[in-house]
Amino acid sequence: MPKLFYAPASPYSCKVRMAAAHAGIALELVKTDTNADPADLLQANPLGKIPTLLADDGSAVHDSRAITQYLNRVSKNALFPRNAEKRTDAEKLEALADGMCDSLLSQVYERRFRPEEKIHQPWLDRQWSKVARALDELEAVPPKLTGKLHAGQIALRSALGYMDLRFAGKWQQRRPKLKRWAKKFDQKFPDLVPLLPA
Ligand SMILES: N[C@@H](CCC(=O)N[C@@H](CS)C(=O)NCC(=O)O)C(=O)O
Repeated sequence: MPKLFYAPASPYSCKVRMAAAHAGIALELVKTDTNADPADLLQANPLGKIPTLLADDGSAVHDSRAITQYLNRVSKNALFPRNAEKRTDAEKLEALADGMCDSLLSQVYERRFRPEEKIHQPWLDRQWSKVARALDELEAVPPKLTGKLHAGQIALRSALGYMDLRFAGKWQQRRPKLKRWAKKFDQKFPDLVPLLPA
């Protein structure tokens, strides 16, 4: 069974776990503290980041977008549409959701790892403005939740779950359509809800 180095709060790990569950691929979960630089993680991924997957043949797959592509191949296309245009849309949505997570994480790390007097508020504001623009674009035209679920939608649900965890109440303000979208996702895919960032 493939092994996944992960953390419960990590939005990229959450995306990969949800994608694997949806594709029916069982994973052996290895809870990982990246700050401790564990040797088995560094051996699999010199960047020391999670999620990192160890396939059955021992080969490592990272980062999370390479992992969703890998899971899609293993599951014979359970995670991305076959139609080229729709597939690009799904990949773009995954990239947008992950990009929001990159900006969110840089804010969390700025606060977590810098001495308080060195925290640079304009940097935090700039990173949040990227997230806000992406959220506004999604609010204007929320992705459809009809048809087959794909990794782009899973990535978005995971990113919103991460915001609930670390930026509670912030993303929902003035975004009723996106709020309804998340609720509908949870109603349609209740088995994935327990995997949201925690
Ligand atoms: N682009 C990467 C980002 C992964 C990432 O930044 N993961 C965070 C946890 S959510 C991490 O490993 N941080 C530890 C570090 O950067 O040292 C992906 O999509 O997998």
